[in-house]
Amino acid sequence: MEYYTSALKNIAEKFCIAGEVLEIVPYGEGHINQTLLVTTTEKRYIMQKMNTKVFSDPDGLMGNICGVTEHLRARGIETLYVVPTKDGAPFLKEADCYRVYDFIENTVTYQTVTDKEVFKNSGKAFGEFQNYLAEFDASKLTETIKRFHDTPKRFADFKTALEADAFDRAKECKEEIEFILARESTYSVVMDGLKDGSLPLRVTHNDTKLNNILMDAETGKARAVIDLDTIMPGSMLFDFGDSIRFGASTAAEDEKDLSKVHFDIELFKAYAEGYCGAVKDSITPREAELLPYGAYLMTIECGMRFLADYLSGDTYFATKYKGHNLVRCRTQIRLADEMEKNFENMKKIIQEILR
Ligand code: ADP
Ligand code: GN1
Ligand code: MG
Repeated sequence: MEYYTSALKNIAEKFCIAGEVLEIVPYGEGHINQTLLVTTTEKRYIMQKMNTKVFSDPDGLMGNICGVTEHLRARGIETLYVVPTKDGAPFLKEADCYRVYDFIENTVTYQTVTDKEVFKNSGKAFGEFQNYLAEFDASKLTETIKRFHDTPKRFADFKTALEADAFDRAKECKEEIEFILARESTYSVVMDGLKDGSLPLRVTHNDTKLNNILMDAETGKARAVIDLDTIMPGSMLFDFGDSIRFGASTAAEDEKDLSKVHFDIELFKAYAEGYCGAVKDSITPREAELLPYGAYLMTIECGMRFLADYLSGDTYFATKYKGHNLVRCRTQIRLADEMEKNFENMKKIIQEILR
């Protein structure tokens, strides 16, 4: 496939890339930025059109990424390498904003878990990433999206979208709406804990789904945590929870056939073993107690975000067809529902791992 416009080639050539551009094609399954694979006569790069509607402060955001990647590299950790523009800037700021990373070769990203060990390895890597961020000076970070995992705020946004029902779509998703409305009283636990100090505020990744980590194609071990756009102060429960929401499912996030979508307790256990093994020296008893709840909360929060976007005409997440966000919402609700039924098992697993 050759997807190549001279406009994109001109953009790529404004960066310090080696060789002549041969091909530029869309790449990956991210929902936010427009990701392109650039192949030159010398090597490969990832070029992204940054989503400045979602991230309104691209300077602050790239400052975070440069700071965090330098911090990691200084400790010998493999991480994204930001290719500067020929003017020496970390990104190109014109009508649109673009950035370029070295393509990290011999790695794969997964959209579903195909191997329990690989998922466990990703848990270990996200846990270790949490440890490296603990040494990073949080005052140097810009908050790239305010109140990103403030679930009560997400719920309020959902209700606003529902009341407006601007595309007359609420009638197609009555059950999903009911599910989300009925659980309002459960949404504030983590935010309350952060406010009253019973949960520590940490520097977190905040978007720890499995396709935001590059796994070694041969060994199945983690190579690099990527998608660093949302590194901000937050709770460890967000990072643990978001990985479980995406990875401890028997199907893809956008599986249409709900009979294939189940919360897999064995995958939960595998990830928890990897993650808890890495953070065992820093996790507090209250965080440990809330890990199952964190998984549940991130799942239902993501479900309400997908549904709010569907009701608002699909302006936030990239979609491939009408109803894509509704399909995604349905998988999240299925998972949250099954997690509710598995809560005691989840708690027991965490207690055993951290004993
Ligand atoms: P989004 O914010 O839209 O999710 P990501 O930064 O996560 O965008 O990138 C989308 C996908 O592109 C990733 O899931 C991964 O498959 C791939 N990718 C991104 N950066 C790199 C890189 N430096 N090397 C290899 N693959 C990458
Ligand atoms: C988005 O950027 P990406 O595709 O890795 C979103 C996450 C959601 C996720 C759902 C900045 O992640 O919060 O959990 O989609 N990122 C942003 O798949 O909103
Ligand atoms: Mg991503």
